[in-house]
Amino acid sequence: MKYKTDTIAAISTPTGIGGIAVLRVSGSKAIEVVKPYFKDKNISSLPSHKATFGKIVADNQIIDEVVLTIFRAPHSYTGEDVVEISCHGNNFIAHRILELLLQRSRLAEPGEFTKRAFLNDKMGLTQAEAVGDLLNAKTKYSHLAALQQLEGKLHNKIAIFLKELTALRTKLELEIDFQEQGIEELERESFLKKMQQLHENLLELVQTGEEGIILKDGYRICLVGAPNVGKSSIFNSFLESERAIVTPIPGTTRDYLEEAISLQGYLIKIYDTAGLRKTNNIAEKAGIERSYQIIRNSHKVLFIIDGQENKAELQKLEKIISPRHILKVLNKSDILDDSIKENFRKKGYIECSAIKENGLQKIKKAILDEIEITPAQLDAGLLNNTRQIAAANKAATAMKKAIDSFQQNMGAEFTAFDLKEASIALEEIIGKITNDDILNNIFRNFCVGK
Ligand SMILES: Nc1nc2c(ncn2[C@@H]2O[C@H](COP(=O)(O)OP(=O)(O)OP(=O)(O)O)[C@@H](O)[C@H]2O)c(=O)[nH]1
Ligand SMILES: [Mg+2]
Repeated sequence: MKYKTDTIAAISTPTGIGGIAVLRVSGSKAIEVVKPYFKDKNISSLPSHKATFGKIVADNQIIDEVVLTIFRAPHSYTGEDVVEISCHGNNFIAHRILELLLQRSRLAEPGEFTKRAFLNDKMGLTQAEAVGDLLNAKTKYSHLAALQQLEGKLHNKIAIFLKELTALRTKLELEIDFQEQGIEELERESFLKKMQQLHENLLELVQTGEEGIILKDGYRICLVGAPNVGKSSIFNSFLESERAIVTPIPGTTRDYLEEAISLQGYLIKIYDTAGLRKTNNIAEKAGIERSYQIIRNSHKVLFIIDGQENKAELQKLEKIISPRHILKVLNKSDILDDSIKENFRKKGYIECSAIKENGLQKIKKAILDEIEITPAQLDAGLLNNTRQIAAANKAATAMKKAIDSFQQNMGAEFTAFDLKEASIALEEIIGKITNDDILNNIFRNFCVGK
């Protein structure tokens, strides 16, 4: 990627009134850009990483009292000279100062400070992505996962894979050099084993993507079932608020509702849907169609009944999604006879009551059992977006090709080529090899000033 070296500036704090607002300037001319407006001291001679109090003045008019900090290259967020100005948290003041700065600099693009940090080797690509995730994290575990990635857990894991791949390739290249001497059978076997182990580990890495995405973007649960079984009541009980309309009239919910909650620190996206039944009502029909869209897009579908098993609907559901994604729930346990409950328990239903305190405990436990992640798993580094997962998949496929070419004795050159492919795919993950489109895509989603 072509590196733009001009000096950039932006307001780094959100708009609105607050205690302070922070402006950031980065680039070789950062100090010169600010210098004419900071009246009290010559900022060229200020030490790095030290806060200095002073005034921003333009045309002999004081604009604000500020605290200014210089971070000299390369010891700054971007790796360039950076000046940060903390002014009073007022939009008008922050924009006045920004206007002054922009007379000698350019407004930063979204994520451009972090992009420069990446291009200046201050952080790898997975860490730059983690900055974005950290800004968006809403629950304990999405926060923790972003922090681990920012610390470089995933980066380091990929670096180890790359080292192992290089070691294998080096061995093969030696063999190419000394081809006439041949390679001993025993060595061939241990070499093959190493490749197979690496292939397995790469497949495991791909698997971590599923957990990583759930931690970051949430586990999607949808509540489905016949009208009146209590879907909206369960939805409200999850949210601990009267979000959805609940009435004894079947067909109350038409359009689906979506809310996010934190279940013991895990982000859960929960959907209430229109009750499934045959109907001629156009609005209800459209609602039911949407229910099916949500079902297809969910990690877990809670199939809810209130004492009567709707076999036809359950069978229909099992045709759309695999039974392992369905959790069968018997609601209204507070008013059902023990014999009915026992009967459904045998059929694999778990009980709940939307109106009793702690009535959702068993459902919550079942959900947590599926998504809970051990500290060790989290610590090992997880893939957490489709870009990373696609690249890891490519690496695993190339590794499989390497094993095949080796087993078929196609020649060391072929195997070495496949191993190189695997390395290239992994290097894409950490940004050693990458293209402008991928980078622009990543940073486009950041806010200006980060
Ligand atoms: N006793 C008891 N009543 C419940 C329970 N859950 C829901 N109800 C009642 O059942 C009726 C229907 O509840 P809703 O939550 O609107 O049902 P729904 O499945 O969303 O219905 P539709 O939106 O029409 O598909 C209401 O009168 C609720 O008060 C429960 O656990 N126990
Ligand atoms: Mg409803």
